[in-house]
Amino acid sequence: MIRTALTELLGVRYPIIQGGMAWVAESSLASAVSNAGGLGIIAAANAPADYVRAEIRKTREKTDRPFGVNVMLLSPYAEEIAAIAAEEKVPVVTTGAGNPGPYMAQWKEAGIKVFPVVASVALAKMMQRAGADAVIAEGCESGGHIGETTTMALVPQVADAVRIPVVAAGGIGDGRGLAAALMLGADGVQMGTRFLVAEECVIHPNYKESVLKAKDIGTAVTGRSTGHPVRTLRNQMTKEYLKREKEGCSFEELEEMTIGSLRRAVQEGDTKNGSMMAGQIAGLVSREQTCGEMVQEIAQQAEELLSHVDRFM
Ligand code: TUI
Repeated sequence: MIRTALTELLGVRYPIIQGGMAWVAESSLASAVSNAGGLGIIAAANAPADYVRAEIRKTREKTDRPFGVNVMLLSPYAEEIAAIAAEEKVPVVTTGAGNPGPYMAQWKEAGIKVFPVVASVALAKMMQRAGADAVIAEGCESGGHIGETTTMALVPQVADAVRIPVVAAGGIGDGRGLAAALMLGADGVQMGTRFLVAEECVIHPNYKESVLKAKDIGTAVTGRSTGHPVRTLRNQMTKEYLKREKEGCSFEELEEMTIGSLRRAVQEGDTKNGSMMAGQIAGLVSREQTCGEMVQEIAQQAEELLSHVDRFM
């Protein structure tokens, strides 16, 4: 049994949080991860506030365990969703793609545990000062919108810089990743890509198949030139995007290519022109399982490794 400051803080069995994947992480996945003993997360992404409120209520029908909502701060509905999270008194809020400072007081007043995702030491320190309960240090191995620094370099620097618990994210897909994250000074992990292929994850089967088949070098980062770098599985769309980006295409033209692309991947299973967000660990993810099987396997593998660390001494 792995007990850390994170399992204590959240009241969960395993120090495993499911990533707040846009268009992917809804009540079915979130409740399955929470029922498995981890922390399931509903992604608000760019969805309207009513959708998020309905997903919160559906999750509550499917689990009695703690869960969270991820507020994507670039969303036009971020402010409304922040208010709904407070109104609904969700146990945990995670945030992404920005600084959640303006919403912190509202969430803390509602008794919510706030876990901002950070990609730098500076934001981690700022979040601690603003009253965050933990920070999720996300390396650039992650899928979706990413920062600059790898998990290996970011996590120990964030762990040294803050007193609150640290959750490692990016490039973690099994018990080895969990054990390594604890060695780096983290108190738990957040995983997205592994949960993409969970039985309870409702994405199109073509997207799942692409993750299962992906190799170590199967992802690419588009949008570095626009200031919105995004990691996805390589396909026709990333090839075309990177070509145009190299040619110096305008921001507007590049953005236009990606409009609706995540929905095309998740709902229509368009593996050619859809944006299949996934992390570099996709090459390791090779089996569809239930969330229960995944969480148990990951925790068991980490426990086994950690109970034998003395073999190096
Ligand atoms: O947010 C994510 N991952 C995401 S959000 C998303 S939806 C989207 N799609 C296309 C373009 C933009 C968003 C898909 N994947 N991860 C957490 C994360 N946050 N990674 C990096 C950051 C981050 C970056 C800069 C957080 C804060 C920040 O600066 C804040 C500031 O103002 O200093």
